[in-house]
Amino acid sequence: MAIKDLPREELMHPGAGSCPGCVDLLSLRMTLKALGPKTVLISPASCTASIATSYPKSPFQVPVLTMAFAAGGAAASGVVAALKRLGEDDVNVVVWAGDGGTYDIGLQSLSGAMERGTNFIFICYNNEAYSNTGIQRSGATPFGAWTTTTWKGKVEQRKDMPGIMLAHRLPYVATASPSYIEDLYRKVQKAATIEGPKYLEFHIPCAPAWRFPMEQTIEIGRLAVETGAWPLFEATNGKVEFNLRSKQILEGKVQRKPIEEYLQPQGRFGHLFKPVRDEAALTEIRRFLDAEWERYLKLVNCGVAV
Ligand SMILES: Cc1ncc(C[n+]2csc(CCOP(=O)(O)OP(=O)(O)O)c2C)c(N)n1
Ligand code: SF4
Ligand SMILES: [Mg+2]
Repeated sequence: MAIKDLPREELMHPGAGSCPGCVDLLSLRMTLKALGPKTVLISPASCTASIATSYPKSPFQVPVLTMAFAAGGAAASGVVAALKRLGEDDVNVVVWAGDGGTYDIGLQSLSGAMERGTNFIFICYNNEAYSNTGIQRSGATPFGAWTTTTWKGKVEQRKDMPGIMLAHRLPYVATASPSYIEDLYRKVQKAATIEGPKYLEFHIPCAPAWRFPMEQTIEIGRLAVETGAWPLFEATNGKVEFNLRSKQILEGKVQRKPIEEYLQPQGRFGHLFKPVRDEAALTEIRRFLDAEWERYLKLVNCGVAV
């Protein structure tokens, strides 16, 4: 589907209290277009929850249940059970959680809902930090990144959250990026057609936290994919396929761009380049990504049993 063919109906209205140009909300707007009005959103504490709860000015045209930071998955199981009891079996139940509410404090609740087989879509919008509370590090923050709690650069690599979800043997796991919006839209639509627990993760460049000019947001997201820092893939019943540029990289048809092209425009990585280049840190970033891409190849070749 081309952008011009997207549904005209808006389920998220302008004037939301986000930073201008925030692609968390752009992705959510597109997700609601893909799912339609019969959707219930569950929003654990995050930027999105703050925006949703600015009563009486919530921009959403669908019911939103704002939830405790840790409890997205558990809330989904409860809402799905309640809807079943009411005989409402055509409602999309969607958790829209940040990386903190997914990788960190929300993980056990998410894992439980996946293990129970709850019929819902969990979407992690991953802006790689706790942006809403002042940019603290999360398990999704990449190695070397500045945050207010890693002010010399994070010393750990990010957690493999999609891998953790694949290990739950889900019928559908996918990554996406608002810089490739048609692909994101298609994956949401596809998730809605599949019975059972689905996990999607969107890569969300966040200008205040990553420290780049807001107008570069889409370009930064594209560079993440082109340099291989963010892979686009989907796993349907355990069969893993890479998409778009990531597929071309995996098949050796194009090279990954040098990682510096993605890192250098972002102030959170500024200390890796000035006053002198931190070659040790850059080597570690390259080593990690090389190993990740070797692993992706194995994932495609071996698949994941369901
Ligand atoms: C138990 C608990 N601890 C801390 C908080 C404060 N808090 C609210 S949102 C948030 C960070 C959310 O980070 P993330 O999930 O990545 O979403 P983002 O802010 O990046 O949108 C924190 C720490 C809370 N609401 N509940
Ligand atoms: S801090 Fe980042 S994710 Fe939060 S509203 Fe602003 S741009 Fe969006
Ligand atoms: Mg976050």
